[in-house]
Amino acid sequence: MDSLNELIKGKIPCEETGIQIRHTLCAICSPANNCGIDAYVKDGRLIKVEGTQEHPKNHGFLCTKGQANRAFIYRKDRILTPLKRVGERGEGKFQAISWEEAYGEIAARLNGIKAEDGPEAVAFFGGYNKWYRPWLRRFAHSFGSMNYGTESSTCMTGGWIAWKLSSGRLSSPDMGNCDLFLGWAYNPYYSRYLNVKLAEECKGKGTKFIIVDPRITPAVEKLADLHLRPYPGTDGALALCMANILIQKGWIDQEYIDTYVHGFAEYAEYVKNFHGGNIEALTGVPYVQVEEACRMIHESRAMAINENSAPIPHHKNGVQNYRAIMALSAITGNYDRSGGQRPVKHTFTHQVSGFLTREDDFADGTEPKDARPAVGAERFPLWYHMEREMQVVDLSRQILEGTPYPVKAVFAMGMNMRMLPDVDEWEKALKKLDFFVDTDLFLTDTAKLADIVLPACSSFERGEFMTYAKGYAWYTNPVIDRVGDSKSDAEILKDLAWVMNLEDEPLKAGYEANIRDMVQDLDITVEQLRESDLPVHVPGSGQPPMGSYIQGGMDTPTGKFELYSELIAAHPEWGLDPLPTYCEPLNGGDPKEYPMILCSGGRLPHTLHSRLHPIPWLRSMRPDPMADISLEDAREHGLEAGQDMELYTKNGGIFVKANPTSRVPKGVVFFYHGYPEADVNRLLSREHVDPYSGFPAYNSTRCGIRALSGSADHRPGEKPMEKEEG
Ligand SMILES: Nc1nc2c(c(=O)[nH]1)N[C@H]1C(S)=C(S)[C@@H](COP(=O)(O)OP(=O)(O)OC[C@H]3O[C@@H](n4cnc5c(=O)[nH]c(N)nc54)[C@H](O)[C@@H]3O)O[C@H]1N2
Ligand SMILES: Nc1nc2c(c(=O)[nH]1)N[C@H]1C(S)=C(S)[C@@H](COP(=O)(O)OP(=O)(O)OC[C@H]3O[C@@H](n4cnc5c(=O)[nH]c(N)nc54)[C@H](O)[C@@H]3O)O[C@H]1N2
Ligand SMILES: [Mo]
Repeated sequence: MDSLNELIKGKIPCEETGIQIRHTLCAICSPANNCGIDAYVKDGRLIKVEGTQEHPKNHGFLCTKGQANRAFIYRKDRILTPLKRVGERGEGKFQAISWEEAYGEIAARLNGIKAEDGPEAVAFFGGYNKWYRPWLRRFAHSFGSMNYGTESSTCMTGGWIAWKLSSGRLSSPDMGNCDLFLGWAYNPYYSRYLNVKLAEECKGKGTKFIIVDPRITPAVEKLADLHLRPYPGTDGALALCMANILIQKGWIDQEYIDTYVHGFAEYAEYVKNFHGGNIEALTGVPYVQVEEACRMIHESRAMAINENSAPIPHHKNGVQNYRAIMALSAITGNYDRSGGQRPVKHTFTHQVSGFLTREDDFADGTEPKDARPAVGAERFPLWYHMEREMQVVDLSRQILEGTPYPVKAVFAMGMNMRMLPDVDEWEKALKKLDFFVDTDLFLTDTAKLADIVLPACSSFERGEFMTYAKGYAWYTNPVIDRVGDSKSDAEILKDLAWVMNLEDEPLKAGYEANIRDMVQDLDITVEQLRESDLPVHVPGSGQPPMGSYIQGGMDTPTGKFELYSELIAAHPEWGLDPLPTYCEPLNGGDPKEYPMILCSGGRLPHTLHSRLHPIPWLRSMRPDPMADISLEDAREHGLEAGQDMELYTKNGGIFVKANPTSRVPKGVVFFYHGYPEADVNRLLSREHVDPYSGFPAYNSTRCGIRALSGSADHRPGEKPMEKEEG
């Protein structure tokens, strides 16, 4: 008996203990990083996790976030049953109801609003977990609404718009074959730890690294041969200046440009505006360092550039800056060349897998013909032209103002209003809705505003299809008992399609049948996938040979890499520039009152947006909401480490702790998002956005800081500054 207890205590998997190891995936972070997990399970409960050795993505590694899966899945605020609001919105008073009752109410209310105000009066929102997106998009369309939108209104898509304008296709760096890596806004140590191994291998075999980042990060310390430190959002000016130098010195690939590039003459003329006389004033980077970077580019055989989803797009000039950076790949002949930028196609949940599923056919199969354009289509016409979905950043405004038409209900899956700019306005907007449904694992502040809350299950409790780079596909099985009465999002959408009687047989057929349709072109079946409890290699997968895309003609109006976008030129009514022109990033507000720059991007290694803040042992690594400020700024404001301070913008203020550090430049405040008690997105404006993409300028807003006395009425989060009118 004693020895059995020892075995159980040691979590030893064997017959006596009844502990089994089952394989599943971690879905805490983005699908590209859904690592394989060895789940130790006893009596249907998860008791321990480890990284799966045999998994082609993580090969046994698991980060701090993945290690926290048990604490995440059994978080105390897990929702156990469907809930119906009985108190005021936001009060958090709910009564448990049955699934049947919840579905009945949702169907009646959504159909009622559709009958009265039209289907577009209902918006469908999906949060960061991407796995149910094709189903939610199709559901919205089958309901008759173009108002489907996701967290990708603030993530990744800005960069993709830049790529689609330039070359008609997305791209990724061929890091393994380059001898110069231009790590523009690159710190995989925090945001993409699985990329670190390759980066360090490259470093070991002599690849040179330029890191472009305002901060001193682990990537700077471990990899950089040259570190350029522009102020946030000034990257476009820096890239254009580099182009000017490269062109003037003749360090470009003229033959490549003549054959594959469109608009070079206009671009070459424009970049002359960025030079030794102004670049340090514009960006903070000394001209000699820009010259040094250009020399390294000239001396390299092949240069690959980092692609990033957040730091470059999160500015009001994000798409243009992205285009300016990637133009360097074209003028040096590195686009679609070995060791440069590889054009790629994405498949299921946006992965570069080397095979194509029919995901898009499914997601877009029922797009309504004469529906009204989605929310944001007027303000962000390029976004709508390319994405054909709502730009979520404009949704709170449209709910509150009712223009161009009213939105009365939101059906959300995993919505977190705290991730979007101007959270106070979001709260008002969600409170104003006639009907609001949210599904989530946890009773979040956003869920507390809903009329009906549905309990979603985690990746350990459901089975799902997943694709990975290098030709892998996987169909997982549930590995633990479901927590409470939760269901998977895909099941919820299928059930609702029946209850609401949508005329969409495939949607009613359900997840597995839909996956069967999506993989029909592949040399593999759902049965084969389900037989394996690890990812399976899909026969025949792989990338087309380098050079084939440029030679075959690109998917742009001219068939070339467009430095001058003919799509934008053909739409003067959009008011956008065909060239990757630069504008300074900061928003209004008197610089005397708001003398500093707030950069609320960047990642912490042990958190993922809001999801892990409530987990004590992860929170313990950085317990307080802390603003990173330079030592000089700390001195000037009389701030010591850990002292209470106010961080404020034109929109309001939050109380945080000072974290003086030599890692950040003077004049810039870095602050991480997702803390409910000090929510930085309350300080940001939904008007301060990129007109090309609609992306919020999370990373460049004028701000100020002041020390607080530290007395009891000045605790973080308690007494924020009153919001200014107008
Ligand atoms: N200031 C600032 N704001 C930012 C950013 C920034 O850098 N700075 N980054 C932006 C970026 S890049 C992104 S991607 C967004 C992230 O924005 P969100 O996607 O909104 O991020 P989360 O806080 O993780 O919220 C997702 C919610 O989904 C729930 N959830 C998780 N898994 C599931 C599931 O399977 N089903 C359901 N129904 N719910 C689930 C979680 O519990 C959580 O409540 O934030 C953006 N906001
Ligand atoms: N641990 C952890 N990992 C994550 C996430 C998380 O929340 N936590 N979120 C995931 C998500 S949704 C996303 S979108 C990605 C984001 O990941 P990436 O797109 O790779 O970007 P980050 O790692 O956020 O930022 C990289 C660097 O950019 C710098 N930077 C910020 N602003 C600027 C700027 O204007 N110019 C330049 N040149 N550099 C700048 C920051 O200082 C930071 O060191 O991370 C993903 N991975
Ligand atoms: Mo993101």
